[in-house]
Amino acid sequence: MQAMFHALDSAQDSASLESIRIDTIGKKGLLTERFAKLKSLPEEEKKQIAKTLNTLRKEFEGRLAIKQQELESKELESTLSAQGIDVSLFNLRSKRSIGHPINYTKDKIIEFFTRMGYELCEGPLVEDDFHNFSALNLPEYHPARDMQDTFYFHDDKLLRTHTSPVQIRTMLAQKPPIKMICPGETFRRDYDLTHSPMFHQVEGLVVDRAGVVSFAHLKYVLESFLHYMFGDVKVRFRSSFFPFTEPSAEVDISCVFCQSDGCRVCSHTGWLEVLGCGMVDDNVFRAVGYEEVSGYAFGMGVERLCMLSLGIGDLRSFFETDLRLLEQF
Ligand code: 2NL
Repeated sequence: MQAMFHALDSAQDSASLESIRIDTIGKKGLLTERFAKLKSLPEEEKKQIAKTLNTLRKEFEGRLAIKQQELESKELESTLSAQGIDVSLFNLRSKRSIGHPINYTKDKIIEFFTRMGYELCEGPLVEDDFHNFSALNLPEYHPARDMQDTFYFHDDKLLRTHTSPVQIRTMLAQKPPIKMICPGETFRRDYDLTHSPMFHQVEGLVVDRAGVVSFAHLKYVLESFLHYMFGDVKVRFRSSFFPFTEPSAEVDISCVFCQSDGCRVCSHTGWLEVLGCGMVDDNVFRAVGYEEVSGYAFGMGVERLCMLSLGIGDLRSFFETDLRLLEQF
């Protein structure tokens, strides 16, 4: 029996400890067999030897439990240190990216305006003539309504050609004041080097009691936005026309590629057009039943802002699902 205690003490792993357990107190173990032999002994001797055997078994079991725990924690320790991850190791195969540049740009635009207190609104992609055209002061024979430019379904349904119907829906559902942006997908029947049939817009709208918001506020907000988006650029407002705003302006920044020296991207003008905006036309307010209010609105194309801010030259790369595009950012 002394040999068993010695083996127990010097066991190196839980597998050999287990075989010592079996050899000692297993079904055919040394101690088990000694217990079995008790039967044939005379009563007096049996009692005495049984007492000794029980003491031995208790001691064996006690020391076995301690040894088991000791070996288990030693083994756990060594598996953990073998599997340990060295977070400081440089992994040449790891790929990190900002995600899709369109989503990155859209989220960056949203971040600016929501921090300025604009509410984020969304609406349906399938619209009707009223919300997409009529309410926005686009007369019945306006060229934008042409079958050539708009995806029509049967029964007066169409794919929205801008995000403005979301703003019409918001104005119909809520009273002023309104301060909102609506990012999302828009659709036009246009497909060439610089046009995709699906593209993204972010539009903004602020409406309050007549006289509360002015073109000066619009100018301040958009100038701040463009500095946030493009850094230290010059910003200029150029008089323009949209059916839904009066007066209207297009907004340019100094060319980020040539610092206004003149290059192919800015067509040697030194300026890049990035936004459209204006004071909301009274006809739009009439269409949604608003009276005695004034407001401004603006709209921008996410693809264009993305290409200009990240220096992406080809619109088609956005839709090619090529990982090499994402890996660059
Ligand atoms: C552009 C120009 C613009 C608007 C969008 C708007 C919406 C309502 C009323 C009045 Cl509900 N205006 N939106 C106004 C001016 C310009 O977008 O270049 N977009 C890519």
